[in-house]
Amino acid sequence: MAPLSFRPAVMIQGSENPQPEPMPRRAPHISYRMTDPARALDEPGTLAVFGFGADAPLHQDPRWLRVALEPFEEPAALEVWQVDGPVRHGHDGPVRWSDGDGWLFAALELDENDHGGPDATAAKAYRLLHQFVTNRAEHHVLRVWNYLDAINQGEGDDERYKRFCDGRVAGMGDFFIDGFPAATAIGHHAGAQQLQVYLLASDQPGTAVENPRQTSAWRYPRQYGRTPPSFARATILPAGDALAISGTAAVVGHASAHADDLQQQLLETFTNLDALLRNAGMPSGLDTHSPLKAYVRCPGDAAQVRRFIHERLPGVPVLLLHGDICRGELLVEIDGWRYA
Ligand code: 3EB
Repeated sequence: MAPLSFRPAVMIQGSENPQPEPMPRRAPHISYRMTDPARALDEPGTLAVFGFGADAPLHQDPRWLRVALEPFEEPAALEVWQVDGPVRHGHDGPVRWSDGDGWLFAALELDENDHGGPDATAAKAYRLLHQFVTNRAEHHVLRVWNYLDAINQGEGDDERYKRFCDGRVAGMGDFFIDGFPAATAIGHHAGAQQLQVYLLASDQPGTAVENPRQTSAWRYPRQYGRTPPSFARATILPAGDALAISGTAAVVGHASAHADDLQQQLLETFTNLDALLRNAGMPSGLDTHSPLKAYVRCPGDAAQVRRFIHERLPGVPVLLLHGDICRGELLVEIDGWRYA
């Protein structure tokens, strides 16, 4: 079930009713900012705003999402997504959405207690998102984030992350017929069995990118669970002006490297990121417009992760969050954006 990547049909010369290829959409601008939700939501072109942790404010606007991961910085920045042009927003059942300039944000939060476990809840979430996205012009899902409770709890195939992977595939149907999106799946500690899923989609397709150092996740062998994880290592956005980078950790081939060694895992993770950028045709390294997130399993490791990233990538915006990586031996995972 390797996903295929389809390009849009090109204009046929001389045809009576030529369909010009649509103008590629400029990538959303994504930044971390010290502001408050109301102010960020009031700015023109704001597609979504994220706060992090239990101290982040609540807000009724469907473009606001309080992510259930605690930041290591206080006060924590907000993450702001902005597009060119006017933005509309609304609710569709449990799905909160916004759109503008050919981009779509959609988010939902489901309580596992209403659906029966991480597998049934993931299936429900992906069915709902599929139903919502499928009838829209912006039906090319480029990037998905998943945050669930107690991700490493349970043994063997019953580990909650593996059950989440089972449910994600059961719910997605033909959602990603033109290729898996880039993704992140991280465990939270919010103390409630909430599954949060949010996505970025577009009215034009992106291009999935794999990492030559890593087995594609959907080809992971059976030892990692009944259902291999369904995500691409990265997605090039339609205009080729940004790369959405999936959660990247010290996985080489399909194996975890340097179990329980933070420094070596950080080095391996950055080697993976370099290889991914190269394979995407992006200039190597990250720059001060390319925001990253580092998910850190042990709060006592946060200072070392911060130091490592600041030394290696001076000036690159990084948000450090307390989150569990989907394999118990992995201590840190990094995702983010690279603008061309
Ligand atoms: C890995 O390389 C680490 O299940 O959506 C990274 C990114 C990981 C996304 C997902 C899992 C996911 O396998 C784990």
